[in-house]
Amino acid sequence: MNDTPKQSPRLPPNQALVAPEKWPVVGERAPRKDSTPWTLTIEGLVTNPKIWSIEELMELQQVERIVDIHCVTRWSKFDACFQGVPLLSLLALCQPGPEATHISFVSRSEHAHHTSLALADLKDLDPLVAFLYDGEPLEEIHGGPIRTVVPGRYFYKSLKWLERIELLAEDRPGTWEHGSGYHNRADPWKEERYVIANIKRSEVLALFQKKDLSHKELLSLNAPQLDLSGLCAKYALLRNANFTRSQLTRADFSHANLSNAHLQDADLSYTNFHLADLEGADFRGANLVGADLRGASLFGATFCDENTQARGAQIDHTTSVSTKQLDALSPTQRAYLKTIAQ
Ligand SMILES: Nc1nc2c(c(=O)[nH]1)N[C@H]1C(S)=C(S)[C@@H](COP(=O)(O)O)O[C@H]1N2
Ligand SMILES: [Mo]
Repeated sequence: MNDTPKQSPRLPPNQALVAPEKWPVVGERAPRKDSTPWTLTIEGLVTNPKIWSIEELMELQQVERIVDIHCVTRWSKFDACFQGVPLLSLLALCQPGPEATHISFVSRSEHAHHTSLALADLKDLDPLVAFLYDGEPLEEIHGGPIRTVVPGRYFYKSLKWLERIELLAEDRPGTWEHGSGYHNRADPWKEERYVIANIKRSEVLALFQKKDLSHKELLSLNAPQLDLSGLCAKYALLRNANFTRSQLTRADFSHANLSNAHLQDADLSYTNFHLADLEGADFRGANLVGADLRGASLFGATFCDENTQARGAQIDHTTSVSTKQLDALSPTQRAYLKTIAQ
């Protein structure tokens, strides 16, 4: 008899680990150009609004946290070591009023990128306002000098270049959540990645008759088992699209965003993915003979089952992808592509 307690898995469903030394950069690359000193403001429904300089913040009691990062585009990174001030300590100093139900984090970035959480979840999540990563100042590209780190949520809830925290009486869904159809709760254990499509099935079929989706933004498009060979989808925003088993031979997805797209068992022979965003895309069982993947971003993409290497995509020497791109893949995925794409 085996009486070892069943271990709960450490990797949430449909995530894969990046190589330990990798930390992909996702979203904005830099804060707003602004020569004024960096401050953090907490305002809105609080009894004591506050403004701190970075130096003042760093004088508060800091803690170290080892966090597992889970990005919505299916890559995860274990044991990321951050140091900073717990958000709950900052809130204790400001005292949110009884009407406050949500908290919004706003970035010192060109578009004032923002994201939100429900106050009711804060105790469990215990987010960190972080300055250090692995004992070093956080790199600017990863949100330095100051970002939030929210354990237990997809990483889009962790805001880079934190400038303002606002306590609100109702939710203000974030930039990704509101604009790109990302799930507002973002629990990786429940796979809360995306919300529903923004277009009706009848409208989709009309677009497909013209075989032209170029420059269109279609969230969670549902298009399985269709004949879409030769489809033009240049620059289309097709996050989370479902093209399972569809015929997409010679389609043009150059510059398109297919992050988290479902392309299992699709015919993608001679399809153009040049410079596309393929982060988290699922190519298991797809035909990629003659496909052009050059310059496409492949973080979190899947080409075979992560554990068994079964259901592998068909790839050969006519599939164009560079060795450098393969660095973005998990070790298993990289090994599969290397053996197959001689
Ligand atoms: N200001 C800002 N914060 C942001 C983003 C962004 O584009 N702008 N992207 C989010 C997303 S989608 C992810 S996955 C993480 C990525 O952080 P990283 O680039 O340090 O990996 O930051 C989140 N915070
Ligand atoms: Mo993300």
